[in-house]
Amino acid sequence: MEVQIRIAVQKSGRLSEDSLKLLKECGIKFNNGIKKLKAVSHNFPIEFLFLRDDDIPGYVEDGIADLGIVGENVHVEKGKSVDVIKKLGFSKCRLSLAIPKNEDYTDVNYFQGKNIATSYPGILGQYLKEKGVNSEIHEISGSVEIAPSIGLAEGICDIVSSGSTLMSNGLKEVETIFKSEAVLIGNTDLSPEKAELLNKLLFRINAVLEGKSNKYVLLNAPNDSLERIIDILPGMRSPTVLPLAQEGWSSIHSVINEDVFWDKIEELRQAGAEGVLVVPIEKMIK
Ligand code: PRT
Ligand code: ZN
Repeated sequence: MEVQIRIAVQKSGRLSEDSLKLLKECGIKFNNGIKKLKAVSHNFPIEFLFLRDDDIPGYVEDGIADLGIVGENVHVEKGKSVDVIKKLGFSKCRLSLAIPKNEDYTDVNYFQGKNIATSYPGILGQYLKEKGVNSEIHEISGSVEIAPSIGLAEGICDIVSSGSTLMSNGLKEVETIFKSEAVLIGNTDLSPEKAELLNKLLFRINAVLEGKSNKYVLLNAPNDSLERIIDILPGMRSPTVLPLAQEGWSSIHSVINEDVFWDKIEELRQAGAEGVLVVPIEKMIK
């Protein structure tokens, strides 16, 4: 039988949609009913297991799944021995300490001798140890944000994204202890055949992620400002320059990374660029 690689993704939750979307953008086709535990692709030798995110690192460590997509927070908390293959850029969040909003806070020593409720005793324990703070960690599995108001703990350590859950529970964020995003993890002992499939998959994931973090830019400029504009624009190798029908003008095409996008646009306009078009890139292969 043809070798297949097996990937575990979250069955239903904050990671599910973006995990499946990424794999679809890699050209992998499959049908996933939400009640199903498994699915197989019909155009790539890959099988999907739909699981609770907490179970994914263990399944990957044991080799029941070859690969998995989880939040770094879950990966680090579980402490399983797996490879982190690639950061995937979605489900970004942070693990933070929070206290009732009317409390005065100076620094992390605030937590000395206090009770902290969390679902992340491992990451929190390590953090407090590094800071030399002795606290009582109270592990609970959900609704951590209500712990202070019911008198279960004086502070909490929980996942924050917009901060609105903390705010609506009368809490304020005082320390960020860990930053997280979705990661692709893998079994540390893949067969050569599976490693080859992983490489194939990774090539596609890289092309999709590179595409997302870059924009294709087209702009017009008078020929006498071409040199300055080309200096600003790196492009994949170097920018494309095409003459416009109007004499003395050119159209310049290039690729700009999202991180520097607005600064570059500003510089380009100052250098005489006009009629700037920005187009998303579906895939980018360097
Ligand atoms: O059922 P299963 O066990 O699979 O799912 P789960 O309930 O354990 O996890 P899920 O789906 O809630 O989250 C999966 C992963 O998404 C987490 O492990 C994080 O890596 C990531 N993620 C990103 C988040 C959030 N953003 C997030 N906002 N996980 C949880 N939250 C929760 C947080 O716990 C808090 O209750 O959202 C609330 C805070 O959100 P804000 O926007 O109000 O700050
Ligand atoms: Zn979970």
